[in-house]
Amino acid sequence: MSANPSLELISFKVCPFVQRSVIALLEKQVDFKLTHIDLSDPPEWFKGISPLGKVPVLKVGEQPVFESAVILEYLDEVYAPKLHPDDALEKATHRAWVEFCSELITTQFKMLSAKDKDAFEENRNSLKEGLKRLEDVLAEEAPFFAGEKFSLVDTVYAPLFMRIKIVEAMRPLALDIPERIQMWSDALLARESVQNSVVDDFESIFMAFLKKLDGYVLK
Ligand SMILES: N[C@@H](CCC(=O)N[C@@H](CS)C(=O)NCC(=O)O)C(=O)O
Repeated sequence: MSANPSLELISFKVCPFVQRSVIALLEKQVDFKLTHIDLSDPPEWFKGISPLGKVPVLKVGEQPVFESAVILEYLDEVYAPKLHPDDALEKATHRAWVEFCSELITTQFKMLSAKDKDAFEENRNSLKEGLKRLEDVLAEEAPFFAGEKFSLVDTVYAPLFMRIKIVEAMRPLALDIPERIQMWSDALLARESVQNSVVDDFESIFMAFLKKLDGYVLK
């Protein structure tokens, strides 16, 4: 049997969509190379492999795979342990909640980059509503989305929760996070793959990124 091709993940250090891919790779204990780029001044070669101009891109050998949800699916098909459920309907449900998370991440970014109080509050409220909605679909038995077993859905919510925690340490966001969501967040942020999914100085890099955004959140 031929060996799997080498993997290189093209990254931007504060990107939550990159981070979900890193968590999946670490959970699967797959060797990969991480290449950080500066999105404000992307290298010429990046334009050639990223049709949407976005990270992450996973280079599988010479073949670039873009879009984080697609990258997760690819990794899950090729590398054990399986992080998606086997059952088709359960899997579809998990995929749907991955999409939901991508919306929440966009809302979180809009909240953090909002220039005035109204825009900040509008996005804060929509993030708050989203987290409340999420509580209804969480497994009764914690710690993870589907219960005892860590799944692909968990890889996508961890970056969202990590950013909430960092910002809340500096400024309360009044998100009224439901208790079960908070327990899920705590379990995810304590997990080794999640802790190792960002660079060592992530918090200060993320704060510097926020300062550059110059949003209402820091006022
Ligand atoms: N749908 C994409 C979203 C990725 C994304 O928005 N990446 C951001 C960084 S976090 C990016 O590359 N932005 C560059 C740009 O939009 O020009 C995915 O899931 O991979």
